[in-house]
Amino acid sequence: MKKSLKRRQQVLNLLYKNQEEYLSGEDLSNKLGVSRTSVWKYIKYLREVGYQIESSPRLGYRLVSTPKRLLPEEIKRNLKTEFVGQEIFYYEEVESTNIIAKDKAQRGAKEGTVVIAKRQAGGKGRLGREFTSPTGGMWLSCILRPDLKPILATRITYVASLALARTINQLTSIEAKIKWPNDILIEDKKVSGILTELGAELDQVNYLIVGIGVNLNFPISDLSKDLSNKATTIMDEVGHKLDIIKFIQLFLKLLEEEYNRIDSFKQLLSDWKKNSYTLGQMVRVEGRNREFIGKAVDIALDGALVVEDDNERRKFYSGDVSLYHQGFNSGN
Ligand code: BT5
Repeated sequence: MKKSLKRRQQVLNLLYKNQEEYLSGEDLSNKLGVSRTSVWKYIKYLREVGYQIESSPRLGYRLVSTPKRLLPEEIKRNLKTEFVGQEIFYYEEVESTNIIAKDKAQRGAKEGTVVIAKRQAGGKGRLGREFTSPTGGMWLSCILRPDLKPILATRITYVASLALARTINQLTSIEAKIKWPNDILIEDKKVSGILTELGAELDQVNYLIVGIGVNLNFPISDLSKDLSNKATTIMDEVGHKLDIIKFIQLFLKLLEEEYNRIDSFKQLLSDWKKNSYTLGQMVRVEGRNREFIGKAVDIALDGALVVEDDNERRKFYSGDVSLYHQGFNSGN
């Protein structure tokens, strides 16, 4: 982290800790080992980005209120990770956080770097599909650089989906389930999608961009009519808004936790299976140029979904899955 960024964070942390009283410029400068002019510059910056800080010539500074925006400073305060989210880029509006993250990854951004936007004008789903991303959602991409063969890169989708299901399950009383390969559902409705993009040499992953979109703090009516039948939002399900900063902080922590055990994939998978929506169900899988109906029986160690009918077992590495009931094909 750049020194000035770190200092800004330290000033903010001290102001938070002493919210009941004033902190003198001298105290701040002594505690941080910087001049009073620098302290004043950090305060000025914090005010510019929306922190309301009272100042009194005799008493010093006091934090009165914090901005409502998703500032990196707010997320990093109390973020309990080693590297995921230690560098955060925040934008009011972008086309797609995955595009920005990819550009940063190609320019050598560190592992764990996170890109967040308040809204996306052209959020991306798989296969060129669109992902609607209005204000109130969590639209986030993380750069990872695992020591993996490209063929094993799909493991990241398991890492991210498990981290996200755990986040929702810890912070709310609703039950989030993972629909293979990349959706999170509440009941039968999609509340989140994950898009993993790969930058690789033939035999080594160079970077992975894992992009996660969560319908968090907005009503389903903010999405198109077409989507409102098969999607939902966490706000609608729990009946109120969640603290998005806490949501992101917990998600980044769990993402790092799951990522750290990517080499013990068997164990990770066993936890993933406990949260699975797909396993044990009759499904229709639409893969590249083929369709198959059968029972989803397992996830293989190579990350494939295993589906079986009366005649055979087939493995799928990508595709769209929907529940299949004779004569009826559900939207999800
Ligand atoms: C996905 O694709 O679900 C992956 C979505 C990844 C979005 C994140 S947001 C941060 C990062 N930056 C990006 O640009 N993307 C990532 P897929 O499985 O192909 O599903 C796409 C389909 O989901 C669409 O065709 C719609 O049917 C549906 N959909 C679109 N927007 C939705 C929403 N907000 N909630 C639920 N479903 C949605």
